[in-house]
Amino acid sequence: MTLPTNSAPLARYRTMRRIRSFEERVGELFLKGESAGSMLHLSIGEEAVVGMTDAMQPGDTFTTHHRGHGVFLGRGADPARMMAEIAGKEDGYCRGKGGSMHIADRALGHLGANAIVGGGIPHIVGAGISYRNTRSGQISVAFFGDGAMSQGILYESMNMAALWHLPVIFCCINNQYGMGTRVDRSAGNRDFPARATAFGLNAARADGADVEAVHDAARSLAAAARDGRPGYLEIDAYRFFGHARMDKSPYRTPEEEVEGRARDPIARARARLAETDAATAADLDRIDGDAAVEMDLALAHAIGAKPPALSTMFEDVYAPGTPAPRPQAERLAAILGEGARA
Ligand SMILES: Cc1ncc(C[n+]2csc(CCOP(=O)(O)OP(=O)(O)O)c2C)c(N)n1
Ligand SMILES: [Mg+2]
Repeated sequence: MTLPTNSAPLARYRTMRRIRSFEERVGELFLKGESAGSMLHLSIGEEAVVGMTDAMQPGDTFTTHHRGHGVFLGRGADPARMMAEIAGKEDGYCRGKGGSMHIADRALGHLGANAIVGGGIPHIVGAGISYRNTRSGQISVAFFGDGAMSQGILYESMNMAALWHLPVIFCCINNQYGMGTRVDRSAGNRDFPARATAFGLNAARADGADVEAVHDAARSLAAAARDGRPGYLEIDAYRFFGHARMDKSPYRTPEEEVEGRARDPIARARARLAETDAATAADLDRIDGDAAVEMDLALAHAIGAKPPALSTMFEDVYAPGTPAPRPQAERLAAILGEGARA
């Protein structure tokens, strides 16, 4: 059986390179004081997640954790609108009110990033129930970190997915750390695929330094999920930098970091493309250069874009018809000179 794939290894290389350039520029945005949030989590080193996003089809949906920029770019996000969102600007994906950790976009199937560890996982179960009942042919994928492997909600969700034969995939990006805690200090048994198997899921672990290995595993899991056999995929990666932009990882040795960063999925993909004559060094350099220019432009756009008007503070935040919270609404009305609101 030929499994569907969205693009070829060269396109996956390009997407990974775009993700890395985006993360480098968004790091600059933060250091320039132009980011709207006080935290920023970079996914540098985890770009092989493209192996999973590329195994999804248009119309498929997903949720991410707080380190989800790479996933969203992999699903086709416009980097300028993403960067604008992170800068809290009006033309960002959520009109500047979601930011890095709560970005969402129904059009591209992004059901929401979530700052609560494990928080986005049950949402794909809901999506999966809908797709199963309507026989829509879609799948939904939750992307989360190894920290969520110790959250109860994951196991409730896995159980329901298996019990009800839902078209979903639980995708753990295991970057070896939850903040400053290495995974062997938070999990008694690190055989995470065995946990998924115990619930009745198809499970696989793939080397996060090898995007094609991730893609091969993801394609089979996605095909099975579309048939009502849910899956678990673990991408075994390394977080190249600190937990958040200001964390210098004092809990890791320099030797460990050198070894971890040597597991670079972009360097590996580049070497393989050159070996197989799929691209010349000049082709790859051009891709790298184009990605850098694209993300420079996204950064400039985000910095120059307009913030939302203060009067729109409560729009798009609460469900329609929900009154704005007091006393914030009264304070805003006073600032805007409208007097106290009812
Ligand atoms: C329920 C909950 N507990 C604790 C936190 C604080 N917290 C934020 S990120 C994080 C670590 C998450 O690690 P992991 O899931 O492996 O994701 P990573 O940051 O490595 O991508 C923690 C504990 C939180 N946001 N939510
Ligand atoms: Mg982690």
